[in-house]
Amino acid sequence: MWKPEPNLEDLRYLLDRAGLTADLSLSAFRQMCLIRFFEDGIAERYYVGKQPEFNLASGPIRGEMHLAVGQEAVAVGVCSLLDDEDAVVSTHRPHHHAIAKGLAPGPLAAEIFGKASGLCQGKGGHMHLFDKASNFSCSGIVGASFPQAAGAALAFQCAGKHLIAVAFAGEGAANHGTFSETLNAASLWQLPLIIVIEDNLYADSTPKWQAMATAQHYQRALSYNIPAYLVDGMDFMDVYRVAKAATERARRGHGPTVIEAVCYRYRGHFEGDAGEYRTQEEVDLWRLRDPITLLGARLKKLGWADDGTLEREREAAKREAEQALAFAEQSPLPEAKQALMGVFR
Ligand SMILES: Cc1ncc(C[n+]2csc(CCOP(=O)(O)OP(=O)(O)O)c2C)c(N)n1
Ligand SMILES: [Mg+2]
Repeated sequence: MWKPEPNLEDLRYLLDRAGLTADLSLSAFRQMCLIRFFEDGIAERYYVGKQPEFNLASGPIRGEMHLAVGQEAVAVGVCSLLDDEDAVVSTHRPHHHAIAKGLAPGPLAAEIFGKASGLCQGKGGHMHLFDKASNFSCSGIVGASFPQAAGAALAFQCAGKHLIAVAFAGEGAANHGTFSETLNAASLWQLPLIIVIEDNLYADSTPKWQAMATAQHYQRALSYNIPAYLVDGMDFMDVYRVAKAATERARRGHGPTVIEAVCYRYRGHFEGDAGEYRTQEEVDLWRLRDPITLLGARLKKLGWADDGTLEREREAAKREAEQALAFAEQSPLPEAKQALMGVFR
């Protein structure tokens, strides 16, 4: 999504209005780097034992893997405005949301590896991450996050708490009926709900123009009398600015907001995806708008960081990701006798 770059004066004005400081922006930069190193590290380990023949069941990480490399700004832009008790319901592509919401990267990585020290003792795997402490959940059921987050928002409202629920979903998920049903109830009941649609242009291998009757989903929200924003999802500052407005509305009891963030996933829909539905030229073009590079450049433009500071933050994030992955690798697998414990039978 191309847009004119604001000049320094305008940028300062916009950030000042959103209360986005140098400290907050630098910490967002570090978190986005952490997510990137974490997911790059997962990708590297995922292919161990899966080459030359790709077999989902072999290697240290088994099953499907959906990574969100490229989509970090959306997760961090929204979640940096949330408290621990606010609820986040994520999707089949959940790691960036999980880290941004404050889940400890070690137990998160261990869950992905199916280890006993994982968030769910290794029984959920990468698509079923649950963390009570940070009120985070996700599932592999596309379109499920809308009503689940609405339920959490309704519970907050009934309890008189000034907490918020956030549903993350893809632009493909928003074609499901659950999106419309949730919009209707959320508007009617003025729920403290924020729906964040990550429009990464594809649902699996289906480009959005093959599946959507509207150009963007935020248009649907407007018809339910819900304020909605269309933002550049590669630009942390843009996402933060609208998320700030949305969280303030929700906390004051002024109802739901939809944020549609146009972004791009640099890796395949899942690991192992041959990616024949898009060209390398297209991927390269979006690489020019890498959200981490973009935020780094903005920090420098504002005089909030120099190359040395950015490098230190990058290095610190890399160490944290490597520690989390090492913790996962060194943790034991669950014992066989635990297989039927804590599950429906
Ligand atoms: C109810 C349901 N239908 C179909 C699927 C299979 N499926 C998994 S991911 C996916 C595409 C989702 O696209 P989108 O919502 O745009 O999210 P993205 O993968 O782009 O992040 C589909 C169809 C599923 N998991 N659940
Ligand atoms: Mg998509």
